Amino acid sequence: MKKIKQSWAEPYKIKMVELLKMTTADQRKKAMKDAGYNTFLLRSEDVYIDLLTDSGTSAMSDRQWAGMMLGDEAYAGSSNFYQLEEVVREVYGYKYLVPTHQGRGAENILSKILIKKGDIVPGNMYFTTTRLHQELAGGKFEDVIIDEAHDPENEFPFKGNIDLDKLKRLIKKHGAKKIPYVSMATSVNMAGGQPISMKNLKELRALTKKHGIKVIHDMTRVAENAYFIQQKEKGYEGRSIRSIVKEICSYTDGATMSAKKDALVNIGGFLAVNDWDVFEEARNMVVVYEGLHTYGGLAGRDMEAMAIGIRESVSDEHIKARIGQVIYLGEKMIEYDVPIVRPIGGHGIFVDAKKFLPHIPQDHFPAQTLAAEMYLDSGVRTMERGVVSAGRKTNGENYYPKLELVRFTIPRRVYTQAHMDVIAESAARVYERRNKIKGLKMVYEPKYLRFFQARFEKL
Ligand code: PLI
Repeated sequence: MKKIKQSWAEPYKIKMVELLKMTTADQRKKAMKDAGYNTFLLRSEDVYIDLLTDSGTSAMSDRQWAGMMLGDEAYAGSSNFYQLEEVVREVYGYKYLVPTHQGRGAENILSKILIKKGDIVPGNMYFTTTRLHQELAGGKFEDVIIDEAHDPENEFPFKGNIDLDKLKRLIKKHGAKKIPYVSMATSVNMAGGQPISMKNLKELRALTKKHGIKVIHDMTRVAENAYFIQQKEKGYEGRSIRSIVKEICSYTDGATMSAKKDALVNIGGFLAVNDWDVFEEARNMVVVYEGLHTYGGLAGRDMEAMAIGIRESVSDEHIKARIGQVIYLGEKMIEYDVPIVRPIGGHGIFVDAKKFLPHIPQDHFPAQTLAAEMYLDSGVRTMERGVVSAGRKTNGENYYPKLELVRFTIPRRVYTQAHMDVIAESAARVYERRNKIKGLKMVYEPKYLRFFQARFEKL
């Protein structure tokens, strides 16, 4: 008899469905051209399976929807704020909470408070909005992620780790006073959703403590990081996701959060800190940029849904199925020889466009091209994470990242295993005709975060 597999399954059943629209090849050709070969500029009604992002695209639970009805829409002192504050303390352990409309709102406030002109901000790989806020505040981002993270084929299980020798060299060169904090992300997005290990975090805490440097945690996908620690790190096998998440947070001084990912809401974020002085300044500043300190740009109902979503996000069953689905898609892609970033990360499959389209130089945007080709093939919308996303340095020169990737991002609790099959088959079809694919040229480039609105033409 065939060996019996032990499958995972979704820890929920479906109560309501949203119908999808199918398109013809001709319709997609027109839509892609009209969108300037930028998947961000497509209308969502022209998309079949939307893997643009896992941000704000998750399906809320019946409990979260019920929570929306408990919205206390008072301008000041909404009961939903106090509920959220309690949940953030209980689940993450941070003392003080400032809600924001989404992650970048928190990044803006935090960067303005902690960074002075000329400061250095080391981090485990850049994220687009995070680095831009650090630069706008006068800082310079320095990448201190381990070298393995820049190699799509390296199978090291914790490619989100910080290279402590690189960090020590930066401290030696600039002095600790020039480094306000280390920007540490869990589940490093641009590296392919790669986790940081608890061991590395503990060592980071010890080193930064010695020099009086803070650690600020981009905790957007902390629960997904916790899953990899539970599965792969010695000593954490039997530990709950909840307890691992809390331990991660305990080695940091504060956090910015885009609740649109892990926390299963369509909008929302926050800044959470342990230091009263930073909190006081953030509370002053939030009223300028976001809204009063007890709503920060959110409706009461959004804060309620977030509080419930945070509790659901740290359930072992939820995370196992969430990442199980991502791994299922990745393994299908590997079966078809599609080159993807290994190991498979937490929130999506990252296809290596340099390897997929080796005949297209980086100046002709291989990842942008491949994302457009995926849409043309099947109506599956993916996203470029390469030279377009990396943008330009403050001196105007292009960044040329080693990683030139297309992200197939999986929204949480939205698509089924059958959708994953359709996606992998489409990627395989595009791979089969890869030699016929030509690159793109950029014909419009916005000043900030160009990947959102840039336009291209076919070469
Ligand atoms: O999109 P925001 O403003 O809620 O969050 C910004 C943000 C901060 N950190 C990290 C790691 C992110 O992934 C992030 C947003 N990510 C998006 C939109 C994404 O598609 O990955």
